[in-house]
Amino acid sequence: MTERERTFVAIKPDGVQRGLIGDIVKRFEQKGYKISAMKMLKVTDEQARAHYAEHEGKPFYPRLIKYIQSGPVVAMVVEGVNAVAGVRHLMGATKPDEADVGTIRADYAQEMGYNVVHGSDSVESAQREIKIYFNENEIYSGKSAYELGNEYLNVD
Ligand code: DAT
Ligand code: MG
Repeated sequence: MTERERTFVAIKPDGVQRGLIGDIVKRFEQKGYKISAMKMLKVTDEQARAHYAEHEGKPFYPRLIKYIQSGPVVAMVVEGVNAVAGVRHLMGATKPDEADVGTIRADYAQEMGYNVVHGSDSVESAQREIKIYFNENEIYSGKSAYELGNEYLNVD
């Protein structure tokens, strides 16, 4: 059986403001991933700095901190088989004009500074980022339709 993973996903303020919440969540749902937690929130300065700590000191860092706090964000825990890499594939490259057609960033974004979604880049990043936004008791641990369906088929 392949490894199930949790990853942290955020629909950034431009995605929320442009009315793309439903379309973006649909992409993860139709893949069969489980949305284990989801909430809309205004990112605090403390959360923004913790989230983007790896970029502190880079020229684009101040703008990045401002952007992520510029409106409400939809924060999610997404779970599935190899979900960290899988979500990154569905999101597409950081620069939307380099993202593969069919990915979220290719289909909905034009600029790196307004690239609509965030997804963790490793299992370790995911664990760290989930803790910034969620308490463990906010994360649903029941089985998804995808898991239940495959159990029904009873192959593995
Ligand atoms: P990703 O969001 O694909 O994981 P990242 O972690 O390298 O990319 O950077 C976080 C965000 O910061 C990214 O979504 C857009 C912005 N960013 C990254 N590199 C940048 C750069 N060179 N100039 C301006 N913004 C940048
Ligand atoms: Mg990143």
